Amino acid sequence: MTIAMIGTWRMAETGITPAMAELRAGGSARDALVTAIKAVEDYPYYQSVGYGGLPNAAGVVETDAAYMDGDTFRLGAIAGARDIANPIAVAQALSQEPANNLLVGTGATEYASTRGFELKNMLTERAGQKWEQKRQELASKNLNPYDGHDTVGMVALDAQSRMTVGTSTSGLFMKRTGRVGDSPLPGAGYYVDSTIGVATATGMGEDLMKASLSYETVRLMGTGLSASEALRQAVYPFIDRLTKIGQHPREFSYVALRQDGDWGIATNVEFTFAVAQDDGATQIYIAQPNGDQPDIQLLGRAMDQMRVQALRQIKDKHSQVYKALKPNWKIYHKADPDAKTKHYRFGINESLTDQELIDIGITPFPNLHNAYETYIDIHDALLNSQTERLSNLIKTYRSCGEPMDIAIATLRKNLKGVLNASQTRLSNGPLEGINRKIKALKRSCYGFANQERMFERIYQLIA
Ligand code: SD4
Repeated sequence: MTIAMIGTWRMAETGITPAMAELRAGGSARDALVTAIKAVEDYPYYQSVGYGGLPNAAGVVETDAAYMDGDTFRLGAIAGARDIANPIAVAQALSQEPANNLLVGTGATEYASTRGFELKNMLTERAGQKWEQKRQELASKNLNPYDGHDTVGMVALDAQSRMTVGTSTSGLFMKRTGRVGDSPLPGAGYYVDSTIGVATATGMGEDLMKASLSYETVRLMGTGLSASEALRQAVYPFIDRLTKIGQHPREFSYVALRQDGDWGIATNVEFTFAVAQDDGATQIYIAQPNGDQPDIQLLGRAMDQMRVQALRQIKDKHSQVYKALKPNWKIYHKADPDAKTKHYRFGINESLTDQELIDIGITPFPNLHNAYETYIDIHDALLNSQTERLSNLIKTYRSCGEPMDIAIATLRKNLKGVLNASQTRLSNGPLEGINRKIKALKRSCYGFANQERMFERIYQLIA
């Protein structure tokens, strides 16, 4: 039997660590989930959840939250709610009601108050100052008002294989009064079925609610797919579809967990999340969907070294081959070079497609040619999460020149990690993400008036 929790964003760690202690002591997924989200809501420096959350355009903090139980499908939610200290606790209480499970605005506050839940003004001095500053900026510059929004989405699996999910957010900074995102909406913001698994979302609610992808992910896991594969099939085709029809998809990030403990994520932006399983410590990961994966960077560097070696062998610096290899190096890194559109190429003085240009450069150099093909095949397998193909390519690679041989040997040595990363589109696992944050802290954490200011800055950077 496995126990596990996953939460969206770095801030989830604040709640997961104490909640996992409860689960390890035999606690239920129902209680652990509320413990975890409450801890995040109570933390005043998290700007997008609970106390300290950023206010709407009228300067008032309005929260959305939901709770769902995967054993009973009972769910409760509040939306556009004011003055509720712990939205998740109220959402859980609503899930126990026979009707009236989703309450909005004053109805939610009234319910919380009559049931004895703590009420408080959720606007902190700091959030109020940010609001004032933003209001002035918006008046003077043409800025996007909706920066600074993150939901804590949390999933829990206990030793009895019970699963729960919850969300809590103050939504978009500077949103309209009464605006509601995806977080209280079942199917879109969250979904759980204890016999299968659970999924939850964070990102731009207006886009996330265009499809019930949390539900779809759970359904796909129910057909036997891994969490990563289910997310991959549910999320990316929909994002691609929005792009195709000119809808410019904004932020989409999901986490999913299966009842057997297998987990995955899908995202189209840099995304941090926290995971804890069984006796392990809480791990914080960072996913980089659009940046090249380190494996690709490694192969790209090797190919570049071989390109430079080839250039050194060319005597005539005005030749077509030289011109095809030297100023056009970026084209060789494209996963899918254009083979249709011709562009006029200065120096070569011909109209050529990217693919034709590449062919001119690599044909005279068999080793470079092989290295290029290796790069393209592996890049393609990685981008399309074709784990088996990737594994075959790495295992059956035949020597084609020093730098590429060394790069492939490195991938072979780390084959398990490379294959894992290919499944989830995680670029660099916990270490590199944390290193980057430490560097950012080092650059900016000095000269503070007091310790509180310093912590505030640190949380701004890592939350
Ligand atoms: C909303 N989905 O209200 C939430 C906000 C969020 O990352 O999760 N942002 O639209």
